[in-house]
Amino acid sequence: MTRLYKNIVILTGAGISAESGLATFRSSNGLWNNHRVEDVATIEAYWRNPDYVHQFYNEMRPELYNAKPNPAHLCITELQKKYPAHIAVVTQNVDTLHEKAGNQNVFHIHGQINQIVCMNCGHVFETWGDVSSEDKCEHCGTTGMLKPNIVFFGESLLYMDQVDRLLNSCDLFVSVGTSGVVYPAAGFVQFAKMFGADTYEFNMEETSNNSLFDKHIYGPAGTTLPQFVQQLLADVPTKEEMSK
Ligand code: BJW
Repeated sequence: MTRLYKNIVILTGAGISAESGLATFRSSNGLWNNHRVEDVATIEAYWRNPDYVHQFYNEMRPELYNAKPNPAHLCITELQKKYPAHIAVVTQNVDTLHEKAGNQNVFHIHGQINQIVCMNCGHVFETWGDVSSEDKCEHCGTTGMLKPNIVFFGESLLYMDQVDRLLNSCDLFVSVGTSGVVYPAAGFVQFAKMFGADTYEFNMEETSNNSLFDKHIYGPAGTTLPQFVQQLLADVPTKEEMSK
C-alpha cells in the first residue's frame, strides 16, 4: 500500500535503455570504451576538434535511430495514462526511447542525439543524418558552428527552470538506471527529498548517492519498474470508491 501521489518525477539514465541494447556510459564495455571522455564529451574537445566529435556522434546516431523501447519505458506510458497525477520524465539520455514508448512531459536535460544546435545563433533543428564542420546553419547561414545538441561536460543543462519547478512540487521522485555521479542531475534527489517527496531508486547495484533514497529496488528496470507501476496502479481508487 502506497500513498496516492499528485506530482511524480521520474529521472532516468542510461540504465533504463540498457535492455534496449544500448550501452551505458560507465560499464566495462561502456559507450566511451574506445574514446577518452575528454576527447568526445567536453565542450573543449568540440572546439579543439569538432570533426572528431561529430564522427563519434554520427556513428552513434543510426544505432539510436533503430533502438526500440523496452518494458521500463512502456510502463511509464501506462502510468501516465492510468494514474491520476502529473507525471514528468526528466531524462539524462540522448536517445529518444521515451518518445518512442509514448511517454509525455519528457525533458531531455542532456540534449538529444537527433538534434543539432548552431553555436552562433542558437537555432536547434532535427536530423538523424551525419553532420560535419563544413555544414552551414539553415537559420543564420554560418558554416562550422553546428554542434550535436548534447550537453557536454562544462555546458549548462537544458530545461533547468522547468525541472526546478517539478522538483519543488513533487511528492514522489523515482530514479531509474543512473549511476548518480554526474551533477546537477545527481543532486535532484536531495531537492526532492528536501521538499518532502518519497524517493525510490531502481538500479542493478548500489550507487554513489544511495543514502539519499528511501527505497532501493535492485534488478533490471525492465522487470522492476513495471512491477512498481502495477503496485501504484493497484492503489488508485475505482470510480465507485471515489463516489462513496
Ligand atoms: C541499470 C541497468 C538496468 C545498467 N536496469 N539499471 C558538482 C559537483 C561535482 C562536479 C560538478 C558539479 N556540478 C557540475 C559539475 C561538473 C560536471 C560533473 O558532474 N562532473 C562529475 C563527473 C564529477 N557536470 C557538468 O559539467 C554538467 N554541467 C553543469 O553542471 O553546468 C554548470 C556548469 C557549467 C560550467 C562550469 C561549471 C558548472 C554537464 C553534464 C553533462 C553530462 N553529459 C553526458 C553526455 C556526454 C556526451 C555523450 O553522450 O557521449 O551525459 S556525460 C554522461 O553521463 C551522459 C549521461 O547522461 C550522464 C549520466 O550517466 P548515467 O545515465 O548515469 O549512466 P551510467 O553509465 O553512469 O550509469 C548507468 C547506470 O545504470 C548504472 O548505475 C548501472 O548499474 C545501471 N543499469 N543496466 C537498471 N537493466
